[in-house]
Amino acid sequence: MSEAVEKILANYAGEPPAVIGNLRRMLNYGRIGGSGKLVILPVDQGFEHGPARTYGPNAAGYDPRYHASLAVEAGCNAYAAPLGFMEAIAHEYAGELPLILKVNNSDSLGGPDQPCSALTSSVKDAVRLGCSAIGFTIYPGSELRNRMYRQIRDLIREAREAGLPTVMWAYARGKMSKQGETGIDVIAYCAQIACQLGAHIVKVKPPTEFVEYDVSKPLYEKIPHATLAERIEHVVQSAFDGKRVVIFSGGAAKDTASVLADIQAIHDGGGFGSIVGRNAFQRPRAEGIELLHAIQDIHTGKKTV
Ligand code: FBP
Repeated sequence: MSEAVEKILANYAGEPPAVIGNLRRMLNYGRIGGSGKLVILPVDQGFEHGPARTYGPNAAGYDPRYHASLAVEAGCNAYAAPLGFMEAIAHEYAGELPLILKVNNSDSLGGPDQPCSALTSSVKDAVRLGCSAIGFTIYPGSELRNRMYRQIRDLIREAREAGLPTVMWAYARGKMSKQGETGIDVIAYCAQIACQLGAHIVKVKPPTEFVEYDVSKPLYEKIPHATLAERIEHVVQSAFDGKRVVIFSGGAAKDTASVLADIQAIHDGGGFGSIVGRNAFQRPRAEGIELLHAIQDIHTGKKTV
C-alpha cells in the first residue's frame, strides 16, 4: 500500500469500494505509480481538432495502437480516448493499462454554435471495454452548459453504480473573452464546478494571470497569482482545498524547456499531475517518452528544472 495514495483516497471515503478501487488502480499504475501523482496520456484530439492537425506532426499516431503502447512504454498512469480508439485497443490493454473512456466529444467542424459536446459513448461501453473510468468534458461559459451539467449528473450516477470514477475536463468556452478562458478566476471557478458536479479527478488548463470578471478583480488583488505556481495553488484550493485530484493539461505542442517549466510550476503549486497529449505523441516516439519521463520525474520531485 502506498501512503501517498491512501491519503488521497481517504478524501473519497463516501464512494463505493469499486470506485475507490479504480482510482487506486490509476494512482498505483505506471512509472510513478504509488507517488500520489498522475501523468495521463489523452488522445481525443483527432476528434476535437481533426486528423491532420493531430497526427500530421508524427504520422505513426494515425494508428490507434501507437498511443496505447506509448502510454505503457512511457509508464503513464492511464490512457484516455474516445470510443473508436478505445475499441481498437481495449482487447490488448484492458486489465493492464488503466483506460479512461471519453464519453463525450466535440469536433471543430460546423458553424459558430455555442460549445457543447455530443454524447459519443456510454457507461456500458466503458464497462464492456474494461475501462477504469469515464471521461467527460464540460464547457462552463457555454450557453449550453446546463445541458452538459444535467448529462453528467446522470452519467456520474450510472458510472458510480458500475464502479467507475469520473474524470472531468473542465474547459471554459463560450460567452467570455478568449483570454478569459484561461484566466485565473475562470479556471478556479471551473475546478470548483467540476468538484461540485461530483468529479473524482478534475482536469483544467494551467491558468494565466488574467482576471476575466470585474467582480473578481478586487478579490484577486488579495489572492497571490503573479506566478504559475501561485495560481496552481489557488486552483488546488478551489478544488475542495486539495481534497479532489486536480491535474493540468499540456496544451498545443511547444518546446521542451517551456513544457518542463510549466510542469515545475504545477509541482511547486501542489498540482496532482498532468494530462499531456500533443506534446507527447506529436514528438518522435523516443522524444515523447523522454519528455513524459521528465514530466513524471518533476512531479515526483526526482528532478527540478
Ligand atoms: P493536450 O495535451 O494535447 O492539450 O491534450 C489535452 C486536452 O485536454 C485533450 O484531451 C483535448 O483534446 C485538448 O486538450 C483540447 O485542446 P483545445 O482546448 O486546445 O481544443
